[in-house]
Amino acid sequence: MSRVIVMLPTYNEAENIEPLLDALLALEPRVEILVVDDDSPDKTWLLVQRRAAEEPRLHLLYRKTDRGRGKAGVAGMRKALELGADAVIEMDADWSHDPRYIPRMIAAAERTGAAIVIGSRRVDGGGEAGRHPLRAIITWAANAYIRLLLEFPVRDTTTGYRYYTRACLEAMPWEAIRAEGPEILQELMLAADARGFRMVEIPIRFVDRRAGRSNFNLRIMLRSLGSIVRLWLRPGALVPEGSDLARRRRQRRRRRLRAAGPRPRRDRPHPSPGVSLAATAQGAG
Ligand SMILES: Nc1nc2c(ncn2[C@@H]2O[C@H](COP(=O)(O)OP(=O)(O)OP(=O)(O)O)[C@@H](O)[C@H]2O)c(=O)[nH]1
Ligand SMILES: [Mg+2]
Repeated sequence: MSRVIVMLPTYNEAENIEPLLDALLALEPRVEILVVDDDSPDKTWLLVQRRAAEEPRLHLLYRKTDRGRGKAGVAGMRKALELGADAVIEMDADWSHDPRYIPRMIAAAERTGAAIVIGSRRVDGGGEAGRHPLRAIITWAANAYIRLLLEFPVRDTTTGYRYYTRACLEAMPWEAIRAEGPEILQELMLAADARGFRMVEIPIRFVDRRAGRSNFNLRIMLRSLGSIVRLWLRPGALVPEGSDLARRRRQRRRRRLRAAGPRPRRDRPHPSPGVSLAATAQGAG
């Protein structure tokens, strides 16, 4: 039976973590948990440590000297591989990501053979609720900007709810990942895309955190947005030499244009009803 490790980065999630662990442990027995805590002042790590002493499916990576969602993510993914995970799911520990989607993610990976399954707010059936309008607008704008520059083949590029196969994680250039914060999500997506790993999206309903305070702030946002420009201009080892990413991006662009359909030309009368635009465009040669 394959082992799926759910990696939870935590910083001050003491009010959320225990019920979340209960919900995750109630899933199938092949689901294990790895909490990656950066010495949270509210002692989230201590709650996890106590529980892990009697729960073999729960693991803790307690990081005392380093901080940040990005570095915690790298350390957590590498630790999950070391623990022998066949697949890793990353999710937030504040209940924004509902554990009930985990079986659907595993099923989607098994059904499609994709290397990454994205818990997406931007496909049919997905969405978000209860967030401050400004926060929702920031997420929307960040997503549009990332899609414009990095041309990922998915609609939700900022979600932190994702499933990765072991093969995909083993191929990641961990030393080249420089993210300190949430931009690790785009670094991993770019590295996976550049190596031709396939991604699929399944719908999730994202809700606002249940308790505690967001770690997101203006400094993190500006640094993340700046890092997207760096990834666009100088992706470094995230995009290996010989990658056919540029060719696939061109193909995607062409496909998008085709899906948008030809536009009626201004200097010609609009096609009469019953004549399809495609036929008109062809006739115009
Ligand atoms: N280990 C670790 N985890 C972190 C750090 N910063 C944030 N996290 C965790 O990463 C997840 C996402 O962080 P949040 O603070 O919820 O930020 P967000 O989801 O981008 O923003 P909101 O929508 O406002 O909640 C949560 O589980 C946090 O506890 C950090 O420095 N170290
Ligand atoms: Mg959150």
